[in-house]
Amino acid sequence: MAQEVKDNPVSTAREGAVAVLTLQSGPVNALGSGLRQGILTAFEAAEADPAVKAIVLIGGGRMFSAGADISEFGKPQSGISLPDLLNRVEASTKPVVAAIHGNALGGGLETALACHYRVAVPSAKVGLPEVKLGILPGAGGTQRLPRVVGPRKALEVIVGGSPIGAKAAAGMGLIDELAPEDSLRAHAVAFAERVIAEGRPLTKIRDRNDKIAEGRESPGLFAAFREENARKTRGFEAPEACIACIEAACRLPFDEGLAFERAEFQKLVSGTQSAAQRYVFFAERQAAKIPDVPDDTPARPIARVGVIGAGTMGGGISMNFLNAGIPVTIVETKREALDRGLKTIRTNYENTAKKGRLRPEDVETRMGLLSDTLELEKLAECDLIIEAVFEDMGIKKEIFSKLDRIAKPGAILASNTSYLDIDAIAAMTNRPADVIGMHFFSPANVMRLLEVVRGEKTAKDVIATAMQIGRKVGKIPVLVGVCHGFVGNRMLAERQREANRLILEGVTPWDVDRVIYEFGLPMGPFTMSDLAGLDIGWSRETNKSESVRDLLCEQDRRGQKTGAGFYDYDARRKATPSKVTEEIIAKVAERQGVKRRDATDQEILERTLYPMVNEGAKILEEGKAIRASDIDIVWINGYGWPVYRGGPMFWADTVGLPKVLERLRAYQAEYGDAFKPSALLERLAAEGKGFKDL
Ligand code: 3H9
Repeated sequence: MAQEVKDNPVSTAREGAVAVLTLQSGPVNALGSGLRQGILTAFEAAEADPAVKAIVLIGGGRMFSAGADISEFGKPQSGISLPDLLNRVEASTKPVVAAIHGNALGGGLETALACHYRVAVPSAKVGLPEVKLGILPGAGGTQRLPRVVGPRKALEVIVGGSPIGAKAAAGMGLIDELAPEDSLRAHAVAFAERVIAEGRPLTKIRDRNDKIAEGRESPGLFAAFREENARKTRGFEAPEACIACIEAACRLPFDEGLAFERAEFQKLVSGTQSAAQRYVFFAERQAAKIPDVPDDTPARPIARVGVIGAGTMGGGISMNFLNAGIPVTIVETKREALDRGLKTIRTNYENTAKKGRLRPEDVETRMGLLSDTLELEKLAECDLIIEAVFEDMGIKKEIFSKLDRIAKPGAILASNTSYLDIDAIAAMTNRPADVIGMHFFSPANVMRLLEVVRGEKTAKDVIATAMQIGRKVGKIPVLVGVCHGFVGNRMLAERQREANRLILEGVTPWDVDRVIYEFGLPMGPFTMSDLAGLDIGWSRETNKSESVRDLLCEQDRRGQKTGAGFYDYDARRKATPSKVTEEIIAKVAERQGVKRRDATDQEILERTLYPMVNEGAKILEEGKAIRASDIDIVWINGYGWPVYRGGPMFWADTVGLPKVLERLRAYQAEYGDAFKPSALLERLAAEGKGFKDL
């Protein structure tokens, strides 16, 4: 056998006639140039060794492989490419068996598909998630997978991008055999020995044509799939390219299909969408890192959570913890409100169960973890208490001074406020170090963003705990500083202000919404207001019919819930533009002496989104967000900013900061200092830099 190459991330061991090649590269065996070369070297040595009759490829550490090294995309390629390596493996003169544990994702699964056989432990997950990075499986995945599972399933796996469990994969024929959890390697070696003993042929997926016949016989399945998924894939380039590749797999000979896939892959990987989506992948992981709170900061144990308020937010927040198996005590001031809140939680679970996404017995398990009370004192046992009452500083202050007396020492006292000053709230206690903001987004059991608000005195272990428990309940926590509206709502206010100004100038709310929707957000500002309810913070007594919103509320047009708001709604909540709203807007504009004019779609976009970018820059200047990418993560996960545009700060970089600056200056000349460019934006533009360079 050839000498083992020093420092090869692939080690070779011999077990009888079987060579076991173990991938050992970093935490996830990403297939960067080093690992690719390592596999090639070890593989060629095994192939050349006459004593070796079969080869097993297995991952060392936590998994088989998480696929291509994402950080290498967009850089010049060095060494053998993954497609070439895999073609080489597939052409092996000796049978190759992939032994999978942990994850085999993207290029990881493609590697396994180039092998002649695949065994896996039941806990393993396999998938082709490239679409989520704005690319497609570019190492033969779009050509080999349909040949194994058929085009219909391949569409689901490749365009859906979600991994599947090994058992399900075995059911599809993607895995040849399941191995016991604790003896994958031995099982794979025994499997290889059987292959040798039985003299089984070298089955290559490329040679299989039975499954793809379905694609040729019923080509309509692609059109149907496109239609079914149109809403989910709106605006994204990669899903269509994935579909086209699977179609090509059914239509073209294997090598031509591979060439087609390669060309589509190159187009995507060099485009802006993929750059944005890859950036988001790393940005999301980056957001977990806080420079002065090291990863090993000990977190406080959280065995029970208290939630104050059983309204929409309190209920949703509670569900997150119940879902994760953490007991919750929920408090309200009145029995009625409490019962209503409990009922909503139960109904939510029951509806999920009806859709088959939760087992009926789990509804009871989760409800069983929930205790309810009218007494704040009952929170004495809680390790984390989250206040989720309405936005009234007086009430919040009162609650926190009570909590200070009630909560056990070391308990974390959190507020779910979306705007208010955490430091002022913390000052009501004798333990400001234990006070923090945990701002969930509505619906709190669904939206993934959690703004963790660090007060002036918040202790580091409290921050570490809030970030950790946030992740535990499936959120993406982002650390932000105290300022009005924190990161998300502070920037949103900019957009809202300009949207309101635009409609007074004569742009219709429907046009503003359309432009924002076409840009890729799930809805525009006026649809969003209608959904949230126009009467949040409005009361007939205090508001004197000055704004469009006041007048709408006065006419009982309070949004979707009253059947009318900016839009009219039918019984199925379908929106249509409203003449009444247009008249109200015209009246307010006249009263305020606003000159009516037309605006292009481009102006609508610039006027609503550039001030947000500018505000983001101010947030960075003031140190209220750690990095520009954290702001992007807030907008993607809290407001549905299209991930293919990478978040507002990334997007501004793609537009070019000099252009953003020039437009802000022009609008400042016309509309005043609301558009005044931030010093940071001025500096970056002058230096020819972007937010990415910070
Ligand atoms: C592909 O394969 C293209 C091919 O079709 C075609 C090629 C021609 N690359 O997530 P974690 C890092 S595209 C580089 O915290 P977990 C990650 O940033 C690829 N780095 O662990 C983190 O670094 P740090 C298709 C990667 O246990 C560290 O590893 N594959 C990659 O929570 C630990 O990661 C995918 O899209 C990578 N591929 O989750 C899968 N993967 O410590 C992407 C991870 O510095 N990966 N890192 O922050 C995942 O989904 C998750 O990492 C995984 C593990 C589920 C595997």
